[in-house]
Amino acid sequence: MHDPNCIFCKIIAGDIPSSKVYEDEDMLVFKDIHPSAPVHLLMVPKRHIPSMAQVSVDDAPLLGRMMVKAPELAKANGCNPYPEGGFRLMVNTGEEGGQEVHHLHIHILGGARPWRKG
Ligand code: DGP
Repeated sequence: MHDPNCIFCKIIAGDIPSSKVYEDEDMLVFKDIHPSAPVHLLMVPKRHIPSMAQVSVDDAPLLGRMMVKAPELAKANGCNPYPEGGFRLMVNTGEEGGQEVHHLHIHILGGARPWRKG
């Protein structure tokens, strides 16, 4: 599914440029345009899922693959090793969850500390 009004669907389609760091048949990972940490990547499913509020059990295998891929990409893109280093995965959901782009995405943040806890 592709939403012609969605900025991340346009990035996936190649209509808007991005700094890609990983791509396979189901997901795309690229650098956030407004990084809030030295390492700030966005992982997106290629299928347009608006948010975590809309996921179904059919999405579980892909979401699982994304979670397993995240540590590999964090390490490959400059996050320092666990446990002194590490990274943060964040999924903003809905207006009150701080979501601005309504295409599900996992933020991978790292390369600096300390982090706020909330
Ligand atoms: P969120 O607030 O969780 O919906 O985060 C959306 C993020 O998407 C925000 O950190 C900035 C980023 N972003 C928005 N537009 C673009 C874009 O056109 N290109 C890239 N690379 N990132 C974008």
